[in-house]
Order: sequence, then C-alpha cells, then structure tokens
Amino acid sequence: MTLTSNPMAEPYKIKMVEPVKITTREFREKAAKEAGHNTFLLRSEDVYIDLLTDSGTNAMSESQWAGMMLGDEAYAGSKNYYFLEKVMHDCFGYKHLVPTHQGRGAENLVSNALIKPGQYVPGNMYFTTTRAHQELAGGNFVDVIIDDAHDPYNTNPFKGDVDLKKYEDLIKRVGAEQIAYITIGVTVNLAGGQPVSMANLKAVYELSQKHKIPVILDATRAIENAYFIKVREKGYENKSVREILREMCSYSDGATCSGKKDFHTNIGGFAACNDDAMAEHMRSMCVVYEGLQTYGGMTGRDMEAMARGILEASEDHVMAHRVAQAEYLGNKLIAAGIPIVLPIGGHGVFIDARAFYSHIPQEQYPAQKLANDIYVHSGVRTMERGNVSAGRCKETGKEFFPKLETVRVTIPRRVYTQSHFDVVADAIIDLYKQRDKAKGLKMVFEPKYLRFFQARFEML
Ligand code: PLI
Repeated sequence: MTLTSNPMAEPYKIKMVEPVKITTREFREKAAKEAGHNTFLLRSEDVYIDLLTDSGTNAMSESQWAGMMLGDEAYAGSKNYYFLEKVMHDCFGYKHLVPTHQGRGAENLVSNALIKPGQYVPGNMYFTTTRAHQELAGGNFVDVIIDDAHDPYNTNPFKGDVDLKKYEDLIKRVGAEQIAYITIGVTVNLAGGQPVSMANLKAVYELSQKHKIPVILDATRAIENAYFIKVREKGYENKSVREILREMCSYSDGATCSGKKDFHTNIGGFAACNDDAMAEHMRSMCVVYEGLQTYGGMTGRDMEAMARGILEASEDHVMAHRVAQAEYLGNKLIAAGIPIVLPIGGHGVFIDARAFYSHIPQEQYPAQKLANDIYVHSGVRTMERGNVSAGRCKETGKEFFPKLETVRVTIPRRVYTQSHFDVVADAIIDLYKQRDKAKGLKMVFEPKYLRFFQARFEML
C-alpha cells in the first residue's frame, strides 16, 4: 500500500480559494422559509458549508484545469472523446462507450435499450433517477438488496450486497425472460454509501448468466467501492484500486455512470457495454437525447477533465483520503451519541433521522425537517434521503415510508478541510441537545417526478 501514515492529511495543496458567506440565524430562518424548507431550493450563496451532495461539487486538479484548455470542440470526433474512450476502456474494461450529459442520461439510454414495458428490473436498493428512468420505460423495480442494508445499525462491511435468494425467487416467480436486467449500485447511495463485495458481484453475475439476464452496474461510485473491497475483503489487500475496479466490471455486461462524483468533475457521464447491438441502440438514442455519439452533451474540455479525473481518482491514496474524511466526521458524531448509519459510508455520513427526531412520525418527514434545522442552526446544507426521496408507489400512489429515513451529510471531493468537519459535527451535536423542541413538516407542493428536488413544506 502506498498510503501516507495519516490518510486524513490532504494529498494535495490549495492553489485557489472561493470565499463563503457567514450568515445570521435570522437570515437563515428567512432563507429556509422562502425555500419551502427544502435544502434543494436554497441559494448556494446563502450556504456556509455545502454538504448537499458530492455530485458535480468537486474541486478539479491543476491537471484537469490544464486539460480543459486542450478541449477539441469539434462537433464530431473530438480527440478528447477518443482519450476518454481509452481511459474508460483501460480502467473499466467495457468495449463500447456512449457519452452522456450526466448519469441520468445514461440511465435513460440503458432503460430504453433493455426494458420492454411490463418487465421487472431488480436492483440492490433503488436510486431515485435510476428507478425513475426504469419506470418511465415501463419497467417495475424490485429491491433485492440484503435485509442488513435496511437496518441502520447493522455493521456488515458489504451492506450493498444483493440477496441471491431474493433475486432467485424473483426469477422463479416471474420467469427470466420477464427480467430486463439487474442493476447493481456500487456503492449503494441510499443505503448510506455501502459497498458491494467482489464475491457477491461474481455470484450475481454467474446466476444472471445462467438465466441470460444482463447485469448493469451503476458505476457512479465504483472507484470508492473498489477501495472498500481493497480494505475490507480478504485477498484484495495487495491489489491496486484500478485492478479491483477492472475485476468488478468484468462481472457485468455494462454500466451507467455519473461522471460528477468519483471523477472529480462538475458535469458528465457515460453508458458503457460489451454488446454491439446494445451499443448501437444506445448510440442512436444518444443522438436524439444527448448529442452526437462522440460528445453526448459534454464539451471536449469536459471529456478531457473527466478522463484525467478517472486516472487521478483511481490512485489508491486518493480514495484513502476521501474515505478517511467521511470516517473523521462520522466518528466525531458517533462519539457524541448521534445515531448514524453504520458502517460509515464512502461519500458521506447518513444521520438516522427517525432516531434523531424520534418524536416526529415519518409522515411528517423527520429527515426533511432535520436537514432544514441543520441549515437554520449553522448554515450547513445537507440533504434528505428518506420518505420524500422515496416518493410514491406507481400502482397505489401511497408513500413508501422507507426503513431508512436519513439526512445525508455528503462530502464533496477535495473541497473542505478538517476544521470544516469540526464545525459541521459541532452544529449537529448542538442540535441533538435541543432535539425535543423540533416539530414535523407538511408537504404543500409535490411535483410529479423526483419530488424531493422541488417539493415545498410548511412547519407544523
Ligand atoms: O446526477 P446524475 O444524473 O449525474 O447521476 C445520477 C445518479 C445515478 N446513480 C447514483 C448512485 C447517483 O448517486 C446519482 C446521482 N446522485 C446524486 C445527484 C446525489 O446527490 O447523490
């Protein structure tokens, strides 16, 4: 291993800074009300420390910025596309690359290529945009993650694993030909950033091959997952993150990927696969929805930054630092008795809002309220990942009431330092001491799709 003795010490130095605004509680109360108590509707300039998401909020390196100056902005056949294609092939191993504007563009292409209306799409817990595209294409999502994933305090190191029995039962119940494909999120965002083991990926692939069911990875945070395999799964400790990543992808037929996370970029994504016919279908959809098949909604400079970012992020010490930051924040909260999802995830810390605000029923959106309160208390922005994010059942129209009702304290890459995390931890700990005073919310505006982005609430 090439890790420094303290992985928490930043493996970079700071060359440019962005000032942040410090506001009063009164200011933030007004801002929160105007935003309908939804942190997605706050203005970024009114936020002190922005831990809403790690999506597109990363700091690029000097190499990435230098690469931006080498953008070949040709409509067709940009040299940056061919570089990205080579890097994707070397690191992920898939034969075909279809670039997209971001991850959900790729999800649209894959869903359209593989789903026939009425078919089932099993997955290891849903992700919001992924399930939305599967449903829009006429598919029915079925959760086949292990039960441990729904228990915030279960410390299984690979809580993202697929439950093979649940998967096999689905195959028996509906027939393999009624299953469009299986999606495997690596890592599983809504379970708390939990990884999938190599043994499980291999077993799922073998079972799927037996039944001719394609396996599609959601490779959005696959590099993080590869790092977790390195440090948690026996036999992988001496392999590099890049070697592990290649092996993970070898147990799949294709992938969707948001380029806005692991790759240290601010925009972009791709779909990838090995099958020629699937690639052809996705390319023809790409030109309709994304852009030409050699840019898919990205500029040449975006593709260059992404390719360089993939190479950077897949270095062992880079992921070690990232995971150490999440652990630092998580361990501070655990030490103060704050209920968080265990083990601490890769891209952030997930607070168990049902335990934090145990007096607020789930129909009054405790996680939404906690995200609101953290902002009002400290200027720190986080995100609800619970009942609001889960939405409603397509058939019954009823809310899902997921077991995990969390607030995600998400860590953008290379943006914040240890003292920022101290401020965040202190704010959450302080709020926990006054938790009994909090009241729930009622939803007063609910959009049709992906409601958590735009829903509005009033205080009860
Ligand atoms: O935001 P996109 O369209 O580039 O990617 C969608 C997407 C797909 N899969 C997973 C696991 C995601 O986490 C994801 C986006 N996540 C966001 C925006 C987040 O805040 O986690």
